[in-house]
Amino acid sequence: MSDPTPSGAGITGISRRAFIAGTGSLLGAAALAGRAPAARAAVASTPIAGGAHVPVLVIGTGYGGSVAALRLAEAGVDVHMVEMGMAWDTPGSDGKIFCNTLQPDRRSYWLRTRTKAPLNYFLGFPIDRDIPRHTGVLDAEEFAGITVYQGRGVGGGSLVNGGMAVTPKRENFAGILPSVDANEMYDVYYPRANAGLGAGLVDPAWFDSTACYQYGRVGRKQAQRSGFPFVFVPDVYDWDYMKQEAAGTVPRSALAGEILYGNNYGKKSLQKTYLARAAATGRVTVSALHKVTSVAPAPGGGYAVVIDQIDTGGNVTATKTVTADRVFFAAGSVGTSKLLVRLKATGALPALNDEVGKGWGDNGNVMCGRANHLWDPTGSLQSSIPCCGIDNWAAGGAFAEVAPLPTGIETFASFYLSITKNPNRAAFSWDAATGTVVLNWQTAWKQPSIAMAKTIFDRINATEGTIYRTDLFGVYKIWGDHLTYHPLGGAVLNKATDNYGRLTAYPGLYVIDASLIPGNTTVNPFVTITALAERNIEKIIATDL
Ligand code: FAE
Repeated sequence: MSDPTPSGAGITGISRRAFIAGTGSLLGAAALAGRAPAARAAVASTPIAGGAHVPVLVIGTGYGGSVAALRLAEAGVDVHMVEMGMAWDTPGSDGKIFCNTLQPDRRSYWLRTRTKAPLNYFLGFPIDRDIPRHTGVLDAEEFAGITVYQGRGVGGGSLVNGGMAVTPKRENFAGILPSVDANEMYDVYYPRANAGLGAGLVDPAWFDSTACYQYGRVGRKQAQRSGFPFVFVPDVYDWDYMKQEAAGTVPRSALAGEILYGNNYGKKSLQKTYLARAAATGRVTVSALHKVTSVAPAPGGGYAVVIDQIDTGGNVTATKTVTADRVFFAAGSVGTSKLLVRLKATGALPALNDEVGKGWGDNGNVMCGRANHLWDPTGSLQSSIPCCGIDNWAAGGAFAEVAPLPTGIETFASFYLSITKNPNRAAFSWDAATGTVVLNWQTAWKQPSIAMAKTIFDRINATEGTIYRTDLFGVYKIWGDHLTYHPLGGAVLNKATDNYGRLTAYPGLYVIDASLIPGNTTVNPFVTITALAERNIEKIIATDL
């Protein structure tokens, strides 16, 4: 059994803070491992100089930004990427780059003095703890009605996510991106994205036999007994590495509960895939701990980009202005939307159209746990990497990831992150009084998601004679309805931009991230974000450069 807490203390709500999430992990300290699961060449971290001029500046280093940087560099263009988070290339005093989910330290959260775990209670006790304020890897960004979790650092969300690499069913695509040719996506760009990301399925025979997926087998058995389609789901984790973890021949990562605050070994984050290939071109550099605050037309042509350099306490240590011929907004759904809304409202980019900030959704995320009978244990050793789900989208509007709960002890709990067809959409707007961008999502807007998730779990509970867990999100609270891992929209394709992400009022400005997608992808989103970025950058390179 994996016991990632050195103390081996029991789960009291204090010493074993868990958890998890359904999706999460990240980047690799492959060099630290006995065996590196995937070679990685780091993008040269070269802080940009004030006054510099670059042909292309990419804001953000997540999926959209990494695809843009690689393809532009391959086309012979020099690219500079600006990332507000850290480079995550240096081990801490424990020899690891990332801290464990069960032992959050300053590396865990973005500029917080207390953790904000998505699953914030256990056995009815709150599990959050104080931490030093630091530019940690996971941001729990709070808006009035929702907390939006995002990755911070070179690699963006790939640093903290679960790596579930899911291509939506083709019959659902027209509802996801109606202005995009599905044939092109399924023939060319989804395959290209999946290959670039290194997505692969768990070996079904190993799944059937390994202790670390007992929770998945319980999830399968119960789904099938209630008549729901059970599906294996690809992930970007190195499955061979995970087998070696189970065999005890390499350092543990998925099997040590690493997930939300980074993954030290087996996960193929962007640093090991797109960004490694971008680095190999020799044309891509990155400024970590640099945050873009403004983009405006430059007097001599191109764009003036204002950037704050910050230290690991979040303090601004320098403000730089650089110019770029072209700028790609790849700061994620929230980051890009906030920037564009503010730049339009404050006069830096006043001609952005009125669709900017609109069409934002939470991908219908809602979480819940079920309490199993004593004869259905889910295992004390759980791989933190999810590999399967329950597909009730067509009948009930919900796709549920069978998620891990890697606490290190037997909990008899089944845990799920559901993606639902929630129709609600929110908008970002500028609040002049506070000088901030606000989001008008309301917690009550999760009710359709709960109803859709219940189409699965009420039936499973009825079949199994079981009940919901009420101790994971508060006291007697069943639903994790306060958060999303999957922010989407805010600069929707073919509305805020043209059909390829161009901000047409400003030639040379592009959006290339999750903000292009109007609120829902029916499954986990990063394969679609990557595939859309592949499609758009191909067109932009062919026609604009
Ligand atoms: P993203 O990856 O968020 O990258 C944006 C980058 O821009 C970040 O690194 C920011 O720090 C940076 N940035 C923001 N503002 C600025 C600024 N002003 N200046 C400079 N830099 C800036 O964007 N999706 C899946 O498909 N499967 C999963 O298993 C999964 N699990 C998840 C688990 C967790 C805990 C979380 C938080 C997310 C998960 N996701 C998952 C969602 C996925 O990671 C997310 O959709 C993508 O990362 C979004 O990609 P983007 O390129 O849009």
